[in-house]
Amino acid sequence: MGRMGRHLLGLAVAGLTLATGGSAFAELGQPAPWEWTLQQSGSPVMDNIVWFHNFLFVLITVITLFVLALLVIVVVKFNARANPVPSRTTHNTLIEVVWTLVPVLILVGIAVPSFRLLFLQLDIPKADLTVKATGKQWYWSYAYPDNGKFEFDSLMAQDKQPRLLGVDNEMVVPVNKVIRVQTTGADVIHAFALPAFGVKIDAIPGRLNETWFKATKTGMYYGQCSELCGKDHAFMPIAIRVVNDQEFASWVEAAKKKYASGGTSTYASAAGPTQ
Ligand SMILES: [Cu+2]
Repeated sequence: MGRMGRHLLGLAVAGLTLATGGSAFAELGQPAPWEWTLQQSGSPVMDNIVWFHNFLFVLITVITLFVLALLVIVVVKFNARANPVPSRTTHNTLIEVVWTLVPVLILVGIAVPSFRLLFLQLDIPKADLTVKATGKQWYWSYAYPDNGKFEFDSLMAQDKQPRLLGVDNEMVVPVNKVIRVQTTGADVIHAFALPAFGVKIDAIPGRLNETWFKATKTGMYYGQCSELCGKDHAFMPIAIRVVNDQEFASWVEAAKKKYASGGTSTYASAAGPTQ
């Protein structure tokens, strides 16, 4: 085998390793090496986002090819050599109506599913559970007001996989339940983003933002702070563990004890002097 052949074989092996390694990594709810598509969806909102993305992709591809075809026709058919005496046409009512109406119809066709998606994201359904996520420099705190009012910090863990996404204490939620997420910032603006659930919302000091998700499969899901918030912005991941109802109930019991003395900042002011 020549040098070239060895190189090609090496490349093929590397490609295969990447492909298989990539698929092994392509777990639900986290980025994969060499990823060029959206992350696998884990919620109804993300299903809708994926559909809308694919719909627009087909639409813009067709439009681009159509415009390219028109340009090629013009270049070939109407260049000075092929068409020495140009037409003096300035108006054509039919064509003008068509090129006004067709784009309008296309835009309406985009606007309808776009607004449907927007309302799906912003009309928060009746929540089964509320979790408050507070962005801090540079970690997240999660409070569970419905489950015994405990709160805990979630910091990136150096020794955990996936690298830069693993945390010490994950946010835990039950599967197939509507989770209302309230976000705020304790110091500067952060953003709570979880691609697999189609969630991205700012966490702003002095303000309470709301969003929701319903995880349809159990497992680990990862996201990151998505508003540049200081030097460790890249090191405050969001890790959500989706479990069944039983596991969630027992986690709540354990968490209540574990975080009993934890952060009181969220509840101190709400409870007031009666606490
Ligand atoms: Cu940040």
